[in-house]
Amino acid sequence: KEFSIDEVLQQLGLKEVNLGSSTGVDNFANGTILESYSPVDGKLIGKVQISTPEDYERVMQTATEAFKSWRLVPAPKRGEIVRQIGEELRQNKENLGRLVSYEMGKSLQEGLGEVQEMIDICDFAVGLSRQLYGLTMHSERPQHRMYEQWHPIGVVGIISAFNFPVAVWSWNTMLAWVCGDVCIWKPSSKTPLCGVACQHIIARVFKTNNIPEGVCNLVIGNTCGDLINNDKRIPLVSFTGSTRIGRHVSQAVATRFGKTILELGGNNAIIVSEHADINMVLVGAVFGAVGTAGQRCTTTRRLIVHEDVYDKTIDILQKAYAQLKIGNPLDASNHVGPLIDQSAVKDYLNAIEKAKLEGGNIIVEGGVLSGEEYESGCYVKPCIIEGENHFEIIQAETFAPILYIMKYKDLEEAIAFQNDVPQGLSSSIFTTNMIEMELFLSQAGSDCGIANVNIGTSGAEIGGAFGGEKETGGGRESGSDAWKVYMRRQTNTINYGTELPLAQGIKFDF
Ligand code: UN1
Repeated sequence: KEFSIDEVLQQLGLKEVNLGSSTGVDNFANGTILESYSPVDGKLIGKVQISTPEDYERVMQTATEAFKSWRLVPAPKRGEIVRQIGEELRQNKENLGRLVSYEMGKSLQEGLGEVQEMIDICDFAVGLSRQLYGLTMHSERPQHRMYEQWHPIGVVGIISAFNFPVAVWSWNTMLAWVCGDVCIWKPSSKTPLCGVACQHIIARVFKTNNIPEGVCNLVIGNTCGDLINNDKRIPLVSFTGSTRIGRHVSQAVATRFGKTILELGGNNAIIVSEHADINMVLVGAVFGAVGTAGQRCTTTRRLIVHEDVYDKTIDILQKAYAQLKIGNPLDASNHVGPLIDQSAVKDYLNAIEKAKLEGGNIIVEGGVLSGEEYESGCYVKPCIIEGENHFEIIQAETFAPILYIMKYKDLEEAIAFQNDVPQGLSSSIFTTNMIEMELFLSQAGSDCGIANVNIGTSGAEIGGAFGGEKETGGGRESGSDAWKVYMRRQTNTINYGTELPLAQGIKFDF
């Protein structure tokens, strides 16, 4: 069946796409028009209205009000709402996945995979809603009891990126909701329709359950990003994007003593040991480097290969890259879709030039594709460049399918290369040698938030905490105990005796 974006939009309830900001059911937006073009074929998909500062203020006031009642709903009841959202997402998986694929440019498989991540985090959050556990402690004083509680924190600001236009929002939101918070979401201005589509899906659930407006809020436009960062009413801002903008967000929010979850750049490497199963390396490295056209923060950017298997690795990679099919991501036979826009194409070309100037050696040639099927001008060839880890361009994250390859002699050297970049998100080693894998995972090994063995750097599951160190920003979201940052911790000490002994044995008699 032919793909029709009009049909997809209609089925998602977005035939009349003119909404910009919304507190749930009613839509407010009075700003200028933002047009969304598809990188797949360069066509206009739809228009949304940008939220003005007045729209933002209205949304924030509704959100602040909604928090007062939402925080009182028992957590398992909030979990029940999230369970229903998971059901709605199951119903809409196909259409939302298609919209993600068409507006962002990732393959349909990956678009559907992204919606699956949303469903998975809903399931996770439902369970979590009965497990927001605090500890009890033994007091040093007699007839005293001490414990901690986790309370909702308030309005959570979520600023997400174009590359995971729906999943990253859901990782934050579903946890925040079961934690009793309300959310205000500013999706990327490159993928606003994905934001509006999600808002429609969830608003139906909130409406059916008579939840007041303001628990799920959407604002559009970059001005709203700044408003969120500087808004004292928002105790937590979760930002996904570049290190450059993340630094700005971090400073703005810290100035007002707000908290942040920062998911910034990655510069992820795979170490290929001489003990690696080379067929596994092939799948892990090629998907890691070219999947999502190199636009994941977990994309494999560097391959650090043992000298004994270096030539062989290059050989199999060249053969695999020669077979890659680049084209419309909605066609399942294509491996690589477009970059998000022309400016990303420019960054890609500049990076290749820079790598050459620094002495890089082209292993697989890049370039921009033109002609039929490539009218949007956003399709590029995945390339491989041999270079040295200290090259300025290799130290930086370029959001494109460029893989840098380098040689190592012993594992300590490989780990040093792996760690010797400003970013610290994801990392991996391919080896069948137990001593090598344990060293890589030890405190003297990878310095990243994610370290894998015989798996590539991308495609993390929602059950683990997702995020990284150094310039990646230090935030963790999704699984494990990442929920704690969406709540405020309160330590309670209760004296059920008739004396008032002071802590630390202090005597204060009068
Ligand atoms: C991102 O690129 O911002 O691990 C997130 C992965 C995905 C998430 C990537 N689950 O590749």
